[in-house]
Amino acid sequence: MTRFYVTTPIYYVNDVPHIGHAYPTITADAVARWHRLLGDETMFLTGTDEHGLKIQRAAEENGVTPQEQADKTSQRFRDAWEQLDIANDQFIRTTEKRHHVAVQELLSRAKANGFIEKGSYAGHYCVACEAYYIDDDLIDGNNCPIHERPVDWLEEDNYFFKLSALESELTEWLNSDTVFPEGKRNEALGIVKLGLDDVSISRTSIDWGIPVPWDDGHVFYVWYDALINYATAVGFGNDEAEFGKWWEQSHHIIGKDILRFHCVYWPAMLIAAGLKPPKQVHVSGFLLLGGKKLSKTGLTQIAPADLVEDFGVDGFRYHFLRDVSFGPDSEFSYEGMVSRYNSDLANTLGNLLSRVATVVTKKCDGIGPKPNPDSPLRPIAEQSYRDAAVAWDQFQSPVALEAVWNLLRETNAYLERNEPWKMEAGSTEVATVLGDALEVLRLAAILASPALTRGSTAIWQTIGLSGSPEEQQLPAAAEWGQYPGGLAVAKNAPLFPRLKVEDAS
Ligand code: ME8
Repeated sequence: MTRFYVTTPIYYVNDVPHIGHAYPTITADAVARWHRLLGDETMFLTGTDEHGLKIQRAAEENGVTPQEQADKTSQRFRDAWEQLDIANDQFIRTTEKRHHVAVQELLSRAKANGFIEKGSYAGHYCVACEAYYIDDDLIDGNNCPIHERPVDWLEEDNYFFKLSALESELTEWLNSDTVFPEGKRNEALGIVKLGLDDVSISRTSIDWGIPVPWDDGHVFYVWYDALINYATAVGFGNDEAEFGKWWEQSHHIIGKDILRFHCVYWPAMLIAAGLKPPKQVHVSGFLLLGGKKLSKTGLTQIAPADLVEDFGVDGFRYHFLRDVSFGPDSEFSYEGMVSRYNSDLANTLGNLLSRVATVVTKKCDGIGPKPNPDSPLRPIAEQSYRDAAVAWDQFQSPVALEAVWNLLRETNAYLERNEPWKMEAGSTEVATVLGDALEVLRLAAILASPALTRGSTAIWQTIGLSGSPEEQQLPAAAEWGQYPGGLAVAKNAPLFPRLKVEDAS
């Protein structure tokens, strides 16, 4: 049995879910759905990052305890994901007991192996940022670059992680097919090549965190707690056999803002604890609006639910999976979303389905005929499956979906060439053409199901099939010719009615 483990970043609970969070979550969900179609034993993890100063501050501002802040916002993430049909197997919260146990265990092992030492840190400190700055960062010699207020000189006892001792192990890991795309791998290698400083991993100035087990009064710095969630969720510190089972197949999806943490610090922490680094890390660019990161624009005010209202769950999911490639930044546009919906969902897929249903009603008494084993669409369908499989394996959802839409466009062209609506009712010719188109709809319902969680089931039912596309198993289900024929095809209202730009504003 092949196993597959995929994770999203765990999101901070100081802020509510926005479409920048939805994007990696939908990608992980779609990739997990593809692996379930392949029959892999699949684990898909998402969750929330609940410790640290950011959360403590947000709680203070809202007049609640950090735990109350975390409970409320974590639930908002769960609700948002439910609305988007995110089928995660687990939702982890870093305030869970099992996570405390795992963090303390992993970092204790790193310490036992000689990678954690006590030291003191001295530097310019901005209390508002809770961060140290070096001389070059400061404005006018003594002011915080963010708050433009004088910084303090602070000296603190900290535990340090000896990152500098792991440069060669990290280089080796980065050189072995681990970080994608290539440009991001080079970025991570560049960080290691520049030389790594040891990093402070504990704080005495706050208490909203996981205590350092060997020294009261210290809590782990939030990143050294957060990263370990990926190990906690599959049993680290609680069930070693379970952990061993999943860890070798770990795939992290992250944004480029957290590359250093996932591609340098995290593998180093694992190595220091005597564990294997993750199998793969896939790094996305940012969604931008007017050239700026979403969180720096008003778009964080748009909850995914607002867009779902206009585009439906499928329209929302399809846009992000089809239009945003892993790696480069991508400009978000409402108009782009409308035009993608209209061209691919309303026109190419929706029209094909309604055309086929209409002609089957008129020319075949509403009963779908069987496909032709020698159909000219067959090699195109076979290629489409092969291309989609390679692309999903590489987390390239735009390429995978394009492979399916290419087949749909070819099928529309096949109908236009053959004009079954002009053929004699009940003839062999009309049955051949429509049987082929129905087979393509069967295949498309399966192959597009990681993106279209609702539309693919609707197609499946419209063409008279029982069960659901998600229950099918690849690669067997992708073989040409399995639409059985003799099924009642329904003539329903359009699956994806066309949108006007005004509809969606
Ligand atoms: O960094 N475009 O959490 P976070 C694309 N808790 N992706 C975006 C985005 C945008 N405009 N805005 C956010 C954290 N994201 C830590 C992670 S993991 C152990 C701890 C996505 O709530 C992107 O994937 O700030 C980014 O890495 C993630 O949300 C960070 O969410």
